[in-house]
Amino acid sequence: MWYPSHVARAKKEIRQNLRLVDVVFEIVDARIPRSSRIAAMKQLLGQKQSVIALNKADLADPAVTSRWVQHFAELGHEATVVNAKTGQGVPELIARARTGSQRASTGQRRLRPYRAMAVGIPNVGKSSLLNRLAGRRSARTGERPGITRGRQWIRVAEDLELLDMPGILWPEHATDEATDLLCITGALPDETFDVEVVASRLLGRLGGTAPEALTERYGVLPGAPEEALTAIARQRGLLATGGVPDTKRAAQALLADFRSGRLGRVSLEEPDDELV
Ligand SMILES: Nc1nc2c(ncn2[C@@H]2O[C@H](COP(=O)(O)OP(=O)(O)O)[C@@H](O)[C@H]2O)c(=O)[nH]1
Ligand SMILES: [Mg+2]
Repeated sequence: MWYPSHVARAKKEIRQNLRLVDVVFEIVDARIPRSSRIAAMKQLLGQKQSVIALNKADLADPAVTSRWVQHFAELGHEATVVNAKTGQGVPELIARARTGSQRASTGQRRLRPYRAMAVGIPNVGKSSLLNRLAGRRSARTGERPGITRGRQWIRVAEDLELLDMPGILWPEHATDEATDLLCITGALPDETFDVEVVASRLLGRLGGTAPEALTERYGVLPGAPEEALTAIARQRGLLATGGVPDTKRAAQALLADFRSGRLGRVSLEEPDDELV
């Protein structure tokens, strides 16, 4: 878990770093773009130009992800689809960062490359994306006069540098619904919640929207989540002493299956008229 002092320090650091950059990569989870693009992020960013990277797109329903891109565009945000694991979408992300940076510095003559930083909640793929953006150009550009000691810039294109440390945004003040989704997708550590409760909620959601995701992997499951976990435990051979189905391990297995894409490409949030 995290501590208030920790969160405050992370925010302060992001605020300081924001002053040095022209554009921000807002990394969100394509399966939960609303819940992973938390309020703190919007507040911190203020008027700063940003490009929303819908990461882990390989795990999300592509049709829903396209609607999210459209939705963000309608709200005036640059948004693009990324798979930080394979690097898919990274050239597009760099191109969008350039557009955003140019918009931020209209009329000014460029004396240095544009600068960007990445921000996002834990486990959303910040480090993976940084590695992908850096690619073979991971040579750091080192210290420059006027830049606080310790910051390193990675040249990701001729005209674009990226801060080597992403900003970590902690999902404070999340709604109950968002908290569920953050638990399901792995943004919050499993030790901090009841995995059986969260797995049951995932079962409820999938049962309603993507029942085939469950039946293909586990066969037809009982409707009641607790019984469904028992059935999964039996089917996977997850038994406690005495041959009793181990519903906790079944819950962990279900979450692991979902997070790794073994239940298929599933989006847990759809865009609607509500502003995000
Ligand atoms: N399937 C998939 N997994 C990803 C993607 N990006 C990151 N991951 C995985 O998500 C986990 C967290 O990634 P990491 O870069 O450490 O996240 P960070 O905490 O934001 O720095 C790792 O297991 C990554 O391999 C992606 O686009 N698709
Ligand atoms: Mg990381």
